[in-house]
Amino acid sequence: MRFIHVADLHFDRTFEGVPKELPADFLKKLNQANEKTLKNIITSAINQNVDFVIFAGDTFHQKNPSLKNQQLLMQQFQRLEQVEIPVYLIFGNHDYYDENRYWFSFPKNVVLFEEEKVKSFIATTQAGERYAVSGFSYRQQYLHKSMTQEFPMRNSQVDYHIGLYHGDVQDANFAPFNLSELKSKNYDYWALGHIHQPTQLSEEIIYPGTPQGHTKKELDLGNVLLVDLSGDKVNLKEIPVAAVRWQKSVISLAHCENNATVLNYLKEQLTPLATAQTRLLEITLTETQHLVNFADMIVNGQLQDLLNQQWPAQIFVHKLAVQETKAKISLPASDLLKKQLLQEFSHSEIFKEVLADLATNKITAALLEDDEFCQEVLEQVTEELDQQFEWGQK
Ligand SMILES: [Mn+2]
Repeated sequence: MRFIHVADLHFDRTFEGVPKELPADFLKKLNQANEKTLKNIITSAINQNVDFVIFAGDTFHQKNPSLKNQQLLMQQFQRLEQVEIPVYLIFGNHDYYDENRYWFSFPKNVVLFEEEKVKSFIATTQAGERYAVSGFSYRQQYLHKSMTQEFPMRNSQVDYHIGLYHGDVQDANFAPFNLSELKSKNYDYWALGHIHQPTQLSEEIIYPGTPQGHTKKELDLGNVLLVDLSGDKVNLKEIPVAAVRWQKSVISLAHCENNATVLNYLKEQLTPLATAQTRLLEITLTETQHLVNFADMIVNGQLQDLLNQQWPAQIFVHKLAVQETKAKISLPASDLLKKQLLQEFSHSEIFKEVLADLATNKITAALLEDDEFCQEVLEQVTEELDQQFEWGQK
């Protein structure tokens, strides 16, 4: 039996952290990227002749997807309907389900899990294998309980039993679960969603990762999983589908004698990246100390602008930085202490207390309620702490 496991498509999410003003060619590519990624997924499913496709939650980024995006999704599901490939779809914490938000009917091949309780469907593949799919959806942004106990034990009447679960082992807000609880159900495969980094919790319990990265943190992501089940064997293959990839490149300028050689050298180094694949690139330049007034052209953005003007439309440099080779300050404090402190600030009460000044302004006050903002601040702090200080081992 063969299927494609998709999760966290965030189909209607815009690309974050790119400048407002982009070259027209690149902007066009970016605006079409989500649609192209979805089309790539559907085309892969058809080409691979899969028995069905799973969407394990957060297919949409917003709880109220625009009419245009709803229509685009339905059109792509219809392509699968034409070739009789079923879709099993659960809703996650971002696109938690409310039927009144949908202005289009899902095509008949799409099996929706509409309730915040576990339901099971049984079907047969073209080759005559019987399978069961069990899962649940979010009906609100948070789901504070584990859903594992609601899942039935593996159905003994079918050849394969698959669980769909959008949740997080560690986060009490998102249907927290224990790995051992999932394992105890004896399913052949658990199609997880929620974590955007591809993560394999065990041989058959897997987050495929987001098929399209939308922020610089979602570096080099962009695959779906092609899953083959045969007896008790699980065979996995990543299929690249992202229309745009975020990438990082570190380039040493040690071999550039002077500023006049820099541009050509950079182009040479970046040439291998000029393929058909569209990229959002962060470049860090190292060993630049011998180049006179070099950092100025980075700080004022002139070098970045020049690269983006001269570079083919499939690449956009969204960040260009020089890494200073300043020695880190050694701290007697342990790495564990740092982690504990950061852990403390990740509690929203403490976080809000520290940034209480923001609450006095209407616009900035909204930021304090935005989980993603809080998370981003903490991640930046972590990065700074690691870059500037050498933490003790104990
Ligand atoms: Mn999620």
